[in-house]
Amino acid sequence: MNARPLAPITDEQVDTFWRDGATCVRGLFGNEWIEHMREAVEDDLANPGPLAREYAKGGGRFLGDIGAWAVKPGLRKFVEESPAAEIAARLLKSHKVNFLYDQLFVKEPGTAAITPWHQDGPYWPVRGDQILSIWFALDDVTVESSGVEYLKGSHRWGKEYRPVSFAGDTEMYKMLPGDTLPDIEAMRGQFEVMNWDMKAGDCLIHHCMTVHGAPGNASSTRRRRAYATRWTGDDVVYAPRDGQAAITIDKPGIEPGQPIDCAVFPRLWPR
Ligand SMILES: O=C(O)CCC(=O)C(=O)O
Repeated sequence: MNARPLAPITDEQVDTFWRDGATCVRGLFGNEWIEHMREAVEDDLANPGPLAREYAKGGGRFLGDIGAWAVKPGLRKFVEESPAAEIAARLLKSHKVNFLYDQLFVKEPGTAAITPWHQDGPYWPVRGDQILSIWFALDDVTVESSGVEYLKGSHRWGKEYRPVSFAGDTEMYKMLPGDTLPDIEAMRGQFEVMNWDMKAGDCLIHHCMTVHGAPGNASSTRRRRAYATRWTGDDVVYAPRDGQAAITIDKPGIEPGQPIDCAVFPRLWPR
C-alpha cells in the first residue's frame, strides 16, 4: 500500500489551506487505502472503541468513534503507514508532525442529525497554530449526503468559541471559556460558505480554528463514512483545560506547556 502521497501537495494547495482555512484535495488516497479503511470502519461499527458515541437524534445513525486507532489495528495501520503524516507536514510547513487523535464520522442514509457549526481547537488539549485535520471521504459525498461546509477565512477571526456537544447536551462544555457561536444558519448569507462534491479518496484538510459543520444525510441510499485524523506541527504544546472531553483512551502523561511528544501523541514525521 502507498506510504508516499500519490501526488505531491502543491505550493498552491498549501497557500489555499493557510489563506482559506480549508481546502479539498482530490484523489489523495487510492483504492487500496479506501478499501482498507472501509473494512476497518465496518469492524469498528460492529465493535466500537471505548470512546465511541452515537450522536443521532431522530431517524438514522450518526456514530463518532474517538481515539480508536489505539485499539484497532486497521485504523492504526492507516495512522502509522499511510501518507497522511507526510501530507500534514507539508501543509503545516512543519519539520516534525505528531499525531493527535482520530475520529470516525459515519452518517447512515436518512440520518437527520446535523453536525453543529463549531471550531475544533477549543475541544482539544493543545495550543498552537500548526494544527490540522485530514477528513478522508470513504464514500462519494455532496452537501445532500452531509458534506462538511466551512466558513472561509474563519480560522483568522481571532475568536475562540465554546465547544458544542454534537449530541445536543447543553451541560457538557459549560466550564470552557469562549462565547457561544452565533446562529450561523440564520446568518449564512453573510459568510462565504465553502463545500465540495467529493469522490471517495478525496480529502478535506482544515485548520483547527476554521468554523465548520454539516447537514444531515438526506440521501436515502448513500452512506457517508469519513475518517478524520488530526495532526500537529512544530509550534504545538500541551494545554489541557478543565471541562474538555477525552480525545485519547490513555492519558498522555506530559506537562502543560511542553511539546506533545509522547506515546499517546507519537511523532510520526519524519519517519
Ligand atoms: O464529519 C462530520 O460530520 C464532522 C467532521 C468534523 O467536524 C471534523 O472532522 O472536525
